[in-house]
Amino acid sequence: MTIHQNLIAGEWTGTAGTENINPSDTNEVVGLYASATTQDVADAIAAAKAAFPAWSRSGILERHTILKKTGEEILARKEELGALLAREEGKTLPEAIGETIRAAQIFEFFSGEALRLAGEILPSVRPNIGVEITREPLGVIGIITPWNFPIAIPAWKIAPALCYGNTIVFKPADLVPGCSWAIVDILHRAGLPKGVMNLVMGKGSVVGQAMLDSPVLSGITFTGSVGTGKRVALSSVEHGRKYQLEMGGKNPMVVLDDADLTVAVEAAANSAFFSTGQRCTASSRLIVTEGIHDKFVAALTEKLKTLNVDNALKSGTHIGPVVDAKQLKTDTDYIEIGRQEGARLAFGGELVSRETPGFYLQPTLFTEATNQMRISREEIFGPVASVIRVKDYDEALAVANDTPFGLSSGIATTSLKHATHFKRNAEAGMVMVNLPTAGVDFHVPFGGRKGSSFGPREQGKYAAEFFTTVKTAYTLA
Ligand code: UN1
Repeated sequence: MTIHQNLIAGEWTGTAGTENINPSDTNEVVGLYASATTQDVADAIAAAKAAFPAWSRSGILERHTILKKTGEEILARKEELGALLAREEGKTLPEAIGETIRAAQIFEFFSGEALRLAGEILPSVRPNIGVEITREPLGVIGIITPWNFPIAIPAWKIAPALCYGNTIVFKPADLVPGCSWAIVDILHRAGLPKGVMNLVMGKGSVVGQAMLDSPVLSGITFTGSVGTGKRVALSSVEHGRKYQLEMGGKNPMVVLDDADLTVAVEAAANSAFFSTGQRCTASSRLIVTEGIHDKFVAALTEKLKTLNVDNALKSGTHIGPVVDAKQLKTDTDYIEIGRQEGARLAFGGELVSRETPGFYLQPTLFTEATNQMRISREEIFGPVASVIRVKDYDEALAVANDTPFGLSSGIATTSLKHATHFKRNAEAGMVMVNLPTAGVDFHVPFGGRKGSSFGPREQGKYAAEFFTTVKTAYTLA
């Protein structure tokens, strides 16, 4: 098998390999990928630093063209890259193709943004002086991405970083390097000058750590766990650099008595179980008012019976496998914790075997949970959700907000009054009315509050906030 190498200073390099295993069929090695050493990371950072002066002054047409070409190639190869994504991560093929299309759209969007780098001109408060406000690239950006969106999250960090004139050292999740390698290969062939984009695959403890320890990086954008996010923050304070964190969620989905039951069940099933519940935007707390509670639980349970857990590539699969053995153990440990805490296991909870050996877990629904239980407070990151019964809207809102996290928050209701109140009062970065908590657009800001996120928003024109630094220039006329 050929080894997919790291890209450092425009050269493919590296030998030692990580095996990328298919969670739907653990006998299948998806590919071999090089593991970077601490020295490789140092070389990558030096290359990105050397490439920065020229790239930061590159013409916007060059950036526009490279980003556009990249988006076009990703889109043209959506079936192939979608299949690679489904094989390495385990989300279903339609979900994986959808995510690949989203990555293409993100490159397309930022290819357009490169042509819209406007500033502001204001008069000074002093006569005969003009003030210009412009955005300049930040410098060398470290990008660290998680395993659950192997193509969309790299795209939504890489595309704006390049659009605004930064150079990059990129470390994808060790578990899913395939799509990241493909994006970097496409960008490289699309004509990025050497050193602008450097790929360093491998373990967080080696590659990630070497990035955190570098005084050269001007910014690190990170999506992943709360624990690693804190280490990114601490090291960034130490080195005086900008950082952007996207971490966990424990997203509530409120269902009120007046909800359209079909809408509520569809939104809850999607939020909690699609993509195997492995989304920081997934809803794992279904907060349901008394009047609809039993009907909702019955209808959701019926719905769960119709969902097939199977190989991600098989047509008719609704839920793919859990990503690996470690995550599966976390999920099953939490299922046990939920039982011991006294929640009622209303559906699922069991491992299942399929034709191909993989990490298959039934969608799992607890009822009679309280918001104080660990299963309601800690992020599980699997196909596990609990129903929390509440009296009325006011209690539902209080429970929804009673969490250390604040990424996404949903409500199912036909009441304009409650929907409006919820939009204003949900303590979350994103609010969804009669929609799943997960599954976001590519052209509008993404991010959360409290323990979920730190720093400026990602995506859309708001991405400029992190990837640029503002300059205010005064001129005597
Ligand atoms: C989505 O719900 O469409 O890691 C995107 C995550 C998020 C992305 C969610 N950063 O799950």
